[in-house]
Amino acid sequence: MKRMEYIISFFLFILLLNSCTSREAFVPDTYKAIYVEEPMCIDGKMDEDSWQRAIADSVNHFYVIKDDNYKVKTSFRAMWTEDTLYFYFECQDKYITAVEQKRDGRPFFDDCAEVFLIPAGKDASMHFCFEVNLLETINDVLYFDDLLGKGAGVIKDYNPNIKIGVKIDGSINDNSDTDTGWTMEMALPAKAFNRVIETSPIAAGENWRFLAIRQNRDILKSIPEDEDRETMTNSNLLQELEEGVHQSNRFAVLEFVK
Ligand SMILES: [Ca+2]
Ligand SMILES: [Ca+2]
Ligand SMILES: [Ca+2]
Repeated sequence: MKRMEYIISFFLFILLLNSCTSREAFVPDTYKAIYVEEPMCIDGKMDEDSWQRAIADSVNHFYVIKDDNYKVKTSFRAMWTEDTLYFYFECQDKYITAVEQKRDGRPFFDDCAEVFLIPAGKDASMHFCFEVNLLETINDVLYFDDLLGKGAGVIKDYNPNIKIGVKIDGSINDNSDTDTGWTMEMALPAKAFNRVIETSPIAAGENWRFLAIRQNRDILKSIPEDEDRETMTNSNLLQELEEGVHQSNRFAVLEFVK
């Protein structure tokens, strides 16, 4: 009997060891953002040659998905110049919805693209968040893991000059038909990171940490509710969304290449 107890204890110890090491062994994926040499038109269209050369990466880690039918395709691309970051989202969507029109409201409860950024190659206790719905309503905030000792908190009075272009292939807020999808182009000025950025302007070889997120909401309601949406990201966060998407130690790496 003693021997059996010993064997069980040994296996429990191995299991515990594995769960600890797997969390520590998280290695972030790296996305290589290419340099832009042409003028950009932020209109939600991928007409620029540079977008054709940019790598399309998947946003395919799904959280709180109702079932596999809701696993719609999403991809993102990123590019840079010394003074601007560009992002492009391509999203399949059968039912396109958007309600929020107030800046710093809740566009993240609508169909929405989001980028979280840390302008440094390491984890940090804060990150920058840019969340945009298809009415081009922006929620841009500074997110702090611990704000003045009171836990996680955001500062919303942060409104850099972001440019957004959206193109919709379908009908917005009309579920009587089936839509195809939407695209969103974003231009974030490097000035938005002034005094935080390690080197300015942005330079080749720098690594930042980032998360690309897509929220998909298909149900029409004048006041959307949290549980009506599915969330997907480009980086595998902890398994359950209760932990939130603001787990900056699980963000991917954004590398600027030339
Ligand atoms: Ca464009
Ligand atoms: Ca804001
Ligand atoms: Ca939708």
